[in-house]
Amino acid sequence: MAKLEILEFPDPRLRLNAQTVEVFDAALKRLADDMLETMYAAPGIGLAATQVNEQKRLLVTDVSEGRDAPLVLVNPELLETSGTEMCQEGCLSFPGVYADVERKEWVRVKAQDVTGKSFELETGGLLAVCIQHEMDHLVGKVFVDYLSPLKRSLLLRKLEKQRRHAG
Ligand code: GNR
Ligand code: NI
Repeated sequence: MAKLEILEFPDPRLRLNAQTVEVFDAALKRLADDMLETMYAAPGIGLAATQVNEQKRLLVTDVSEGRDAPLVLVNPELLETSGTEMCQEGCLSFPGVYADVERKEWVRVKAQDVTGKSFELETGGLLAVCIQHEMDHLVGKVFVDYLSPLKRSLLLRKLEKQRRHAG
């Protein structure tokens, strides 16, 4: 396994649209494993292939307390949603900044596993939020896109400030 580099805003590659995965081979399995390792090390609760410069419809997540329930979704599709809720979100591509985003409360998702087998998942809470956040990455969308221009510019200034202090 290997830890991958996570692209950070405003890297233009975060805006690319991922392609449907058609080949379920050892390289795909390895990418999923590397993404899980990268997510756990960050640490984060989700990671989209877009964030590691792979334009594939693939995301990984683990919202469990024990960090022992990895989930890999290939070619995810939202089949049904209900309700809305506000959630404070962060993103590994925007280190150190957080903002409230409105998401669907409950989702039914269809996806394939790393071997190509189809499955469905119904979930709410943090996992539902995380899946929506990751699926946005796969179409080049990031959480700050939901903010008003004022909130977004405040958040991006904060991001710059954090970077100056970190660097
Ligand atoms: O680690 C992460 N935490 C998080 C918290 C609230 C809502 C979404 C997320 S996803 C984020 C990891 C990440 O950037 N995934 O793309
Ligand atoms: Ni993110």
